[in-house]
Amino acid sequence: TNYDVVLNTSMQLQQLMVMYEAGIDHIQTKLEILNKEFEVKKNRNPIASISSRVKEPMSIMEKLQRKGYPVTMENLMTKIFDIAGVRITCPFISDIYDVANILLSHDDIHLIELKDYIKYPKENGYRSLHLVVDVEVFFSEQKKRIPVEIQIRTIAMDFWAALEHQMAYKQGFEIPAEIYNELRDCATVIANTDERMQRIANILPSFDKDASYNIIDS
Ligand code: 0O2
Repeated sequence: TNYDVVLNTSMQLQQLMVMYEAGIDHIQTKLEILNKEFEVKKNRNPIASISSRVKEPMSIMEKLQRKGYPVTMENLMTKIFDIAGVRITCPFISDIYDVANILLSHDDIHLIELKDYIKYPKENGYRSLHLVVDVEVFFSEQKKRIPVEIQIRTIAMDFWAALEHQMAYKQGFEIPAEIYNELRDCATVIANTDERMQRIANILPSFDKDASYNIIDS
């Protein structure tokens, strides 16, 4: 009956959400350990903030439809990689690559996809490093690999993204060209400031200069 289908689907969805939450917890714990370790070992912390969310079912459906996929459990699991999302902000650009490389050096984390919107900013000025990884999580009956999208950006990039998200991104309508350009110009100013801050940091003797500005996937 229809009732059984609805019940079954909602149970499947609930189980999936538990899986994605476990994926997030896994990454979040790793980050909290790093955070604490940096607090005591180094004179400064490359992680400024960590936040996470599981994408709302409505938002998942919308994304599937936007990408032209039928809304099915199978597509949800295989076509959408940001159901579990973790966002990390860092003081400096070099910290972004440092944190990413540390995470990727863990052998229960596998890189699925990398989008470097810092080296290659989006047309609208959006900057961030996106990693889609899968993490191994043990459940009662099996071990599963859960995809998690990790966005790593500077505090300054996050400031722009948060405001632009409210004003323009996903507003559901074309924003006027002058606003689009104005926002892109703000992103350029912010990016220049990030680079200036990085240069200042690089001259300070206490600052670690080993950053690679690249992803080394082992
Ligand atoms: P929300 O509301 O933040 O969850 P793909 O087709 O998969 O390659 P996709 O999924 O758009 O493309 O991946 P991409 O480009 O890596 O972006 C995924 C997420 O990055 C978005 O999630 C946003 O969180 C963020 N993002 C990407 N572009 C922009 C942008 O121009 N402005 C802002 N503010 N954020 C951006 P969602 O699910 O689209 O949105």
